Amino acid sequence: MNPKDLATTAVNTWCPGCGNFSILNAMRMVLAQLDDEGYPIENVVLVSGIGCHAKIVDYMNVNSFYSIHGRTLPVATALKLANPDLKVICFSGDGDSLAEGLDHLIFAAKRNIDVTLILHDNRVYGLTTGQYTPTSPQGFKGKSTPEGAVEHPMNPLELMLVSGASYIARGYSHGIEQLQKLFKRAILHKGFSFVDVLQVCVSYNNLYESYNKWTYTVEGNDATSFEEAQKIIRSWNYDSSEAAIPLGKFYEIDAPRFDQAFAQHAQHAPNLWERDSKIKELLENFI
Ligand SMILES: Cc1ncc(C[n+]2csc(CCOP(=O)(O)OP(=O)(O)O)c2C)c(N)n1
Ligand code: SF4
Repeated sequence: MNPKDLATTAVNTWCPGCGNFSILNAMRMVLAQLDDEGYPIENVVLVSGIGCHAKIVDYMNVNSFYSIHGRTLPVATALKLANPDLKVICFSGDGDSLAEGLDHLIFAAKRNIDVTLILHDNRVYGLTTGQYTPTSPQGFKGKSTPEGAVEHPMNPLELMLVSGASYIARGYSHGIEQLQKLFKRAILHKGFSFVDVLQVCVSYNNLYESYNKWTYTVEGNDATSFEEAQKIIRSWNYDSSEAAIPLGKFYEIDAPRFDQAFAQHAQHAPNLWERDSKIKELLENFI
């Protein structure tokens, strides 16, 4: 399949230079490749949140579900449980998944459900024009914090590690080849896979210069080691200090999954007709 076959006729409204373009192009390439390798595109479903990132599903000719702010994961969970053959990929923003939808993110990791979440982490609310988010650095000046944000940023990768995610990686929108590798591995991984993409928002938080200077790719790390992953992840805490920012795959383990356990459980669940007639009987008695 040619990645161009996954384009749509929707007019792209992202700002010129936005890091979302790299995520879009990398994902189109990966999905086209996977289709050639036996993972048919009709078995892929994309789920988006709300924000600039969410428009990505308008620009990909793939089955998709435009959800609501912070709610990609409940939709993705339902899709995966209803049809375990699907590859379900969420596109979410840092505001979307780390603020409003944080509880869903933690539980998806805890359950280790076989779903992928790509975080367009521009460290700002882009669509609503520049408010601070949980990953904005302390001192960030935006529409809601003209004097600078008072809070310290959170490290979403550390949160994912302790919550139970079984694949954790970080990419940068300036490195499309690395994004392709990380996305492909995340989609093929069996379990909850989380890819944090340092996606530059040129309009409200342009960090290109800083990322170009400070990012590097980790090599030779043992991705099966919790302690090693934690050390790498903690080496940069999303603050504005001059510290090296690691990119790459930090963690990947094989762990029991919610979707597996659910399928086994569902086999023993009472027959749906039986359950419906019992509910009907109860309701009739009640009325
Ligand atoms: C329930 C709900 N709360 C708030 C909003 C307003 N809203 C729309 S987009 C957005 C910000 C999105 O920021 P982020 O998730 O970081 O994505 P980005 O636009 O940066 O890609 C907000 C707060 C909304 N649409 N729905
Ligand atoms: S506001 Fe920022 S995130 Fe949104 S399209 Fe423009 S550059 Fe991209």
